[in-house]
Amino acid sequence: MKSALITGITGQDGPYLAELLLGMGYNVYGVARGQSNPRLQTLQETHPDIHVLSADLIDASSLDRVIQESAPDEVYNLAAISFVQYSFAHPLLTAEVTGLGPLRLLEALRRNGGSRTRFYQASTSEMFGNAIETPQSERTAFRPRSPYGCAKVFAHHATVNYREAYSMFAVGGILFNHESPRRGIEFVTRKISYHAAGIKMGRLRNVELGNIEAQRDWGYAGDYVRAMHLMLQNDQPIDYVIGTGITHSVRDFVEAAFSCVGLHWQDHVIVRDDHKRPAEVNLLCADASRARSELKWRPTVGFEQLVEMMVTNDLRTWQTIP
Ligand code: G4F
Repeated sequence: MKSALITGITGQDGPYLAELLLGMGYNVYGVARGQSNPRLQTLQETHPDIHVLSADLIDASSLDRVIQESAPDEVYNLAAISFVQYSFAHPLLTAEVTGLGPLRLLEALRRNGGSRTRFYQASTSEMFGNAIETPQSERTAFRPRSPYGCAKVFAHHATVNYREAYSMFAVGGILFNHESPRRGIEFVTRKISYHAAGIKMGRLRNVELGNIEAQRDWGYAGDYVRAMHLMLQNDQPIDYVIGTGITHSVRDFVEAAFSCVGLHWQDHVIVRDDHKRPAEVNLLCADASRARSELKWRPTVGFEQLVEMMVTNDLRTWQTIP
């Protein structure tokens, strides 16, 4: 039986990936940080099959421990400070966790005889930043626009470097935005679906947003974890861009979400300049043709279906809130 170690198990992608791997017969270890994480308690109730281990990407000795304990065939590094806005307020912490953290994990693998372990780094379209071309592929230069993007570029290059220097099977999956009902409320898609549902149910009146002209290539997280797994089953360690190739603005998302609940978004959305970022990534759109042809990966959920899935879920969420 293969075993996999997933860091960031309490995030959006961790449980989707764990479910996929458990369904394939893997022994799954999930790494969580901290002592009283409410999402961890929920995870342990809903996914008792996941062996939860405690470690922190800023604590190298804790990484040694989890690698020794799990002896993984595959490591998926999904842990990070992943909220771009937060990274502007905490640039050094972001560099420590999101940038140096993956390097500590790669070193821990080397130190603990895990150089035959296959390693997946959650790289991101944020690395393209102020992109020099559209759509963006594996050949597009990185021009990050946030402390988060800068940290991810470092981690991506470290992953490539360990592959080249130590012949490790280490890959960076350059995933474009991927969403789901499990998305954190701080990210714009879930913020919109949660508020649209709350407004429909008479529980909220408005939603305050920042730059609604920003454009993103949004896909469904459940599709994207399949790509992570496929990358580690490949014959060679190769980095892939993963996205739908279709771009929408935040305004489009707002319009679709409010129309799902039969409301006019203009009556409820307040655009605030102080919600805008110091530097913005204006347009992301994936050219995932390499993944399509070599991994045979394809997204199964389109934009409208994704919006509807999230709004429908949040209508249920509000029913559980007293
Ligand atoms: O949902 P967001 O916060 O996601 P962002 O910044 O694109 O980053 C996400 O995707 C990346 C992949 O490219 C990941 F690496 C990263 O970890 C994260 O998952 O914001 C999307 C867009 C931005 O342009 C932002 O300025 O929405 C705009 N926006 C407008 N109003 C807002 C808001 N974003 C948030 N979070 N909240 C707002 O009120």
